Order: sequence, then C-alpha cells, then structure tokens
Amino acid sequence: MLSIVGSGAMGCLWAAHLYQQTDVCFVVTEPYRQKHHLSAPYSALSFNAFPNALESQPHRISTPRLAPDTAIKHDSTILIMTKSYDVDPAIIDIKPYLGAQNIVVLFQNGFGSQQRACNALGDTPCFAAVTTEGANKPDHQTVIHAGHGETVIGPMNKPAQLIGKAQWFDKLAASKLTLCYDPSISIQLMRKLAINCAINPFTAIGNCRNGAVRKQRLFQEVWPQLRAELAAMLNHANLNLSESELEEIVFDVMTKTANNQSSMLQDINSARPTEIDDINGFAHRYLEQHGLPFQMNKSLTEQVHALRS
Ligand code: KPL
Repeated sequence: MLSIVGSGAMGCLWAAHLYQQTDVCFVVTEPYRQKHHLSAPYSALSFNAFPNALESQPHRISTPRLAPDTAIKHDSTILIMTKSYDVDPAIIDIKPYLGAQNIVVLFQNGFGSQQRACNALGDTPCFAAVTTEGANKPDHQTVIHAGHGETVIGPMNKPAQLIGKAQWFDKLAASKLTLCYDPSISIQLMRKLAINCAINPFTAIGNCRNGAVRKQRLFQEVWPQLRAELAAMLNHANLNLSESELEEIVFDVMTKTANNQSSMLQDINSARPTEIDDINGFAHRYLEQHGLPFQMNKSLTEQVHALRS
C-alpha cells in the first residue's frame, strides 16, 4: 500500500502516476478531516489529472481516503506531501500505526520540518525528497502536471541509511516520474532552501511570478546582502559555493520557472499560512545560532508575516 498524506497538487500528481501500478490511498489525518469537513466513512477523492498544461483529455482518477488505522499497513510506504507547518500534526496522527517496516518520505519545502519529523519517528526509516516537478491545482477537481522535473530522495535518519535504496524506491519509480537517490540529501535540501530563500519571499511581497523577481526594486536593493547571508549559510553547511555561483543557480531557476507562481505566492493568494518560518525563518535562526549575519533573512521573514496580519 502506498499512502499519501496531503491531497494538494503534489499529492494528486503522485496518486495519478501510481494508481495503475499499486494500491494508493490518501490518509485522512485529523487536520485533513477538519480542513475538508469530512466524516467517516470517507468518500474517495475524485479528480481530473492533466498530463500537461496543453492537454484537453484528462485522466479521471478516484483515490480512496482512509483513516490512518486502515490506510497504514505494516509495510506501507507513506508519502508526506503536506505544507511544512502541517507535518508535525500529521506525524502525531500516523505515528501509532508506524513501525520499523514502514517507510516515510517527506516532501516539504525549506529545512526544519524534516528534522522534527525524524525526531518524532524514532526507528521508522525516514527519507526526504527535493523535487522540481511542477504541478498546480486550479480547482479542487483538477491537477495539471505543468512542468517535468526530477525528484531526488535520500535518507534522513539511521534506519533509512541502513535500508538505503530498496524495494520502496522501485515502487515509487514505477510512477515513471524522474527519480534519483542521493545519500547526501541534506546538501540537496540546503541548496533548495537557498533558492527558495532568494525567490519565494519576493514573489509574495511583490505579488509577481518568479521571472519578475529580478526586475523588482526590493530584490535589486537587498540581493547583495541576502546573497552574502545565504552563501555564508551554505558554506557553514559544507556546501561551498561562491556568491557568484549561488547567484548563477538562483537566476537560472528564476529563468526556468519564470512563469510559475511560487508556492508562497499561491499560499498568500489562497489566504493560507506560508512556509516562511521553514524558509527564510530557518536561515535566520541557523545563521544567528552560528554567529553569522542574519538581518536580511530576518527582515524578509517579518515582511512576509506582515502580509497575513
Ligand atoms: O520551489 C519553488 C516554490 O515555488 O516553492 C520555486 C523553486 C521557487 C519554483 O516555483
């Protein structure tokens, strides 16, 4: 059984790619039940999946929604595809049904929720994923695979390091989404964190797509200071990149995703909480803890918080 926590764009994308290969269900955790106003017995979640933005013929998918006690079998793989701030309550709900035979894969932006989840999971193997797949849900009934990317997965705790790339990985690879395994996933997470720190807050503050950030006055004014803070964070985490190498990576992502609405802008536009505390907020705390300059990450965190107050 493959159990997915979270039925946002990424959860639906994976369900759509796996339902023909294996038994897939969405897990109804308590926060999910409340958010979707569900009461047992739960109906299946039906949606149209468009393989790309131009396709007119969708696949109609119907995926069961089950309570954790029925959704999680002794050998289930569980994909946690919630926002980073929803991971802790989700883990509390599923933890009683997890053991050493299960596999948990975390798909969150930012850095921080992954470590908290690992600490809570004990001896259950826990992996983290960094993905560049582009998916969006224009409405509750529709998911569009907007851009093909790749998903890198690697171990977050000792039990996961011991299991490594095993049968669970083949189960996910059956999705035909591009997957690879990296034993040093923390490096990938830190690199993606720096990219999100450099793009997401500006899209939210300026209400613009990723491609417009470079032309934004605020970005042009603060980027040299932010770039220096992010390069210092990466160097401290042993990912040695010069400021100009970091800039090249960030500008490249801005160009490749120019038409995207960042996840943070989508959150603001849908009046949802943002992941800022696990993005620039994490960078601020990390830099401060290690005696490095942190003011710009702190300021951007505060500016994004102010958008919702
Ligand atoms: O990961 C992203 C996000 O929106 O959270 C980027 C890389 C900015 C692409 O939109």
